[in-house]
Amino acid sequence: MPTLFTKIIQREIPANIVYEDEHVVAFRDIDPKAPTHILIVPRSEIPGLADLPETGDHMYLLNAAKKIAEQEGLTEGYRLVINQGESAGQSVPHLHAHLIGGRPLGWPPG
Ligand code: DGP
Repeated sequence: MPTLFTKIIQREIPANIVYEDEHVVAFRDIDPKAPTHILIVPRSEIPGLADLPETGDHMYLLNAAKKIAEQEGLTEGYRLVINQGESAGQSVPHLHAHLIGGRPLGWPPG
């Protein structure tokens, strides 16, 4: 079964896509926690960060985040978050990074 995010990537479920390249698709979170809240999702169905292969160049995720932050005009700063596992808040088992910005962000996160 394709994941929810694969269905979005394949345009089977609508989403507000803001960026894509050969490695990732990025779209606005349906339940935004800040003025800018974008999910950056690898095209491959890696369930979570714990499943990311140790070999290989995974810089594509950070490079996409940097480009999208520039595109969104997040000049005051932003945060990149990956929730790994249910107790960390992961609800969709397809690796994704949250790019959050557009307001002051507290630390530590809850
Ligand atoms: P996480 O809790 O870290 O697994 O993040 C999953 C995020 O996915 C959560 O912030 C809400 C978002 N989300 C869930 N379903 C949809 C959807 O159908 N469309 C969009 N755009 N975002 C979704």
